[in-house]
Amino acid sequence: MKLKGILIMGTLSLLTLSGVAAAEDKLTQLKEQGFARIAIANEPPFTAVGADGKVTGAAPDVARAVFKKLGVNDIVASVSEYGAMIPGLAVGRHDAIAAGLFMTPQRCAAVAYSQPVLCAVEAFAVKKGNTKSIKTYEEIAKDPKAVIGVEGGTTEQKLATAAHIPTERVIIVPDGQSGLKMLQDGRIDAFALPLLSISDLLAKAKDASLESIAPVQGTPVQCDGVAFRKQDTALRDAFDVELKKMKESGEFAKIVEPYGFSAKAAMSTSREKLCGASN
Ligand code: 6CS
Repeated sequence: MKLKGILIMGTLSLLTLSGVAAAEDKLTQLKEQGFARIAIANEPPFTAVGADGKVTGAAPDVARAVFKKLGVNDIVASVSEYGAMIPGLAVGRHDAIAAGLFMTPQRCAAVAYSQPVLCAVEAFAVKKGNTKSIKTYEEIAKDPKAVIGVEGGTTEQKLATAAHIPTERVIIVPDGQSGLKMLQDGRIDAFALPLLSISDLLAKAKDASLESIAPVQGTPVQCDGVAFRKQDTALRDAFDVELKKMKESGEFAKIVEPYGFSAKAAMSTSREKLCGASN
């Protein structure tokens, strides 16, 4: 019996060591690589790619700052649709996702999220005057003529499905600009994204015939975290240590608040609250 106990303890400590080793390997690998490859969506102010190729936005800026403190000098971003980010992470195309990918139970089960970074309320862009008086996903479901535009794989698509809007009245668009164009052309009655993203799109469109409705009644405040592969949980934990220090020092607020995000909102919740048991 004693020998068996020793064998079990031995195995457990090997597994623990292998876990720590894997994490250090991943962090060592990123340090040697000189950068972390992150998935972004190019949806300001969460993420943005300038005409010069420079990557900004609150999510990449926070990720860049934390990785620097971990000894990983830079980030290299690739633009991905939201629905492709987690599969891309899983096959090793990205080392992390820093894109405003909101924590949902399904996603929390698939990735290892950091503690919260960016929180947002939901919004609709509609024609000025909101002729169909759209305020909720449920109202869209009830109006047989109402059509909503959402981006593929997003929480807005999930909200439309949860409200039982028939699929033929949910138009999947590739990006924010396309969604706004379809609204302007009258092909959809509402385009759904987080309020800060809708506000950025409307400010750039300078189209007085459009307006935003926010917050969308019946939808929760949602928060993202930086997402890592499940096997990189120890790297995620190292990331969280530095993220916590930045939150405590005020450095975190200095990065996110100029983009319109509330540091307090992210600091007043947690991955455990947002993910529940699955992360
Ligand atoms: O996580 C998501 O699905 C969402 N995140 C952002 C920043 N925009 C699209 C979607 O709401």
